[in-house]
Amino acid sequence: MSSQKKILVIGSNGQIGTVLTKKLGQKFGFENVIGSDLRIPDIPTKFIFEECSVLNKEKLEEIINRYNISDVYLLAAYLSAKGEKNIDKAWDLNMNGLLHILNFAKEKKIQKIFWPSSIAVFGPSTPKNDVPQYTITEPTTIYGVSKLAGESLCNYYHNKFGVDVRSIRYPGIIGWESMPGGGTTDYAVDIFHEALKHQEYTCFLSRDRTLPMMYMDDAIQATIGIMGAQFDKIKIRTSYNLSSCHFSPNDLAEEIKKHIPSFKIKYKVDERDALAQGWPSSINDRHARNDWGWEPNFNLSQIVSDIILNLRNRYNK
Ligand code: AKB
Repeated sequence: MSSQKKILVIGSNGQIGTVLTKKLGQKFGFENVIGSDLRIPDIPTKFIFEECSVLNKEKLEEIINRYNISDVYLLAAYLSAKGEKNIDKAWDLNMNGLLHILNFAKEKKIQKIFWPSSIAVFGPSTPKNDVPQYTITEPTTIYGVSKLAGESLCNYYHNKFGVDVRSIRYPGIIGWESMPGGGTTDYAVDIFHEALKHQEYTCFLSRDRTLPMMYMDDAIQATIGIMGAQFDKIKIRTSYNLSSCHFSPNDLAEEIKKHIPSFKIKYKVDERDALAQGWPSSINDRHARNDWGWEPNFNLSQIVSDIILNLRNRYNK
């Protein structure tokens, strides 16, 4: 195998995949980044694109062999809200997709895997604030159940077969470059577009539903950071807690009003609020900080300023 990294991002059209492929291309060269997704991207990509489902093991193997893939970022997943409406499909995609990639690593077809877990592994019996790395995990969504099982599967493949799989528990991720789909924290992206277009947003979570959240730039920095860390620095092979800030819809709306004074938020709570109710408000991530040097850069006011600046530029074009 050549020493040049060849990277496959599975789910390259998704909320995180869209931004991650760009950053990986800038860092390692677009000719070394292959994106794959079920859908062909709407606009031509700088990276190489392959249409493929993570459930299509034969095609995946063919792509891995053809490009001599070393690192895989497996982002394809059914998120919390969509998963509740498609339990079998969510389990199938979230678990069998991971199993395929872990088996490729076990068979030495690839060297390193990034697979994200989520704060959805926690549930109502988990402490609400400053949740430690090792705590009660009794999830209440099929997404959370699959992420928790996936964490154990990663740990098992690492211990039994030496597979170099690395994972972080993403909080809600917000940014301006891409749209989320099927999550409970999606409101925190939608709100910016509605604030700029209509100065009004109707929120499906309740006013004070505080959740752990993170800016896309920090999430990407963590993702590339954990993959770049030395092998022996990664001491947790289930998944690392990761934190930057936490806020409620009301906190976010107040911050947006500093930039758009006429902005108004209304509440029409739906079933997604009950999913969020089971999740923690804040996370303790000292293991990620100590083991591989994680440190976030953006707080709530910096996130809001940056998103509004970038979206204003986009909408004014
Ligand atoms: C979701 O809302 O389902 C995701 C998550 C917290 O993992 N954003």
